[in-house]
Amino acid sequence: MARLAILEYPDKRLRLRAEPVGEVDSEVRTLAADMLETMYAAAGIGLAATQVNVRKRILVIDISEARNEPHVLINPEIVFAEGTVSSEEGCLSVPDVFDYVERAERIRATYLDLDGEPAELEAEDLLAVCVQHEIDHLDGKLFVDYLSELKRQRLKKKALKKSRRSTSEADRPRQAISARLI
Ligand code: GNR
Ligand code: NI
Repeated sequence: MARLAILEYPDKRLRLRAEPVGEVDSEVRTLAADMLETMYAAAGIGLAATQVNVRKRILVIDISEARNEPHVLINPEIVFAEGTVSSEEGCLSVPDVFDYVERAERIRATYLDLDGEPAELEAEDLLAVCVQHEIDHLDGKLFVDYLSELKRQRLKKKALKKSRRSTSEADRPRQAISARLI
């Protein structure tokens, strides 16, 4: 297993669209395991392949307190959505920014599991929000895109300042952060 470096806003690679996985092979399974390790080390509840600079439609999620309920979704698609919920979001690729985003309250997603078998996930509230947040990553979208232009400009300026301040740091894998992002 390996811990992967997480790209940070405003890195343009976060804007690339991920390609569907053709075959769920050992390379895909290794990537999923590395993504889970990376997500747990960073104390996140989800991670999309885009965030670790891989253009494949793979995401991992674990919203459990005990951190022992991993989900791996390959080629996920939302096939049903209802209701609206507004909740505070954070993102490992946009450190230190938290704000409210409106999402569907309940969803059903189809995907391939680690054996390449078709599977379905019904989710509501935090799990539903997380699936939507991660699928957005696979489409090159970030939660800050839903914020006002003013807020986005402000945090982009801050992020650029930070990356100029520590270019050498930005090239190293991010250290585990202690605070959970929820
Ligand atoms: O750790 C994370 N917490 C979170 C909280 C509310 C809504 C979405 C998320 S996902 C985020 C991890 C991450 O950046 N995944 O892409
Ligand atoms: Ni994110």
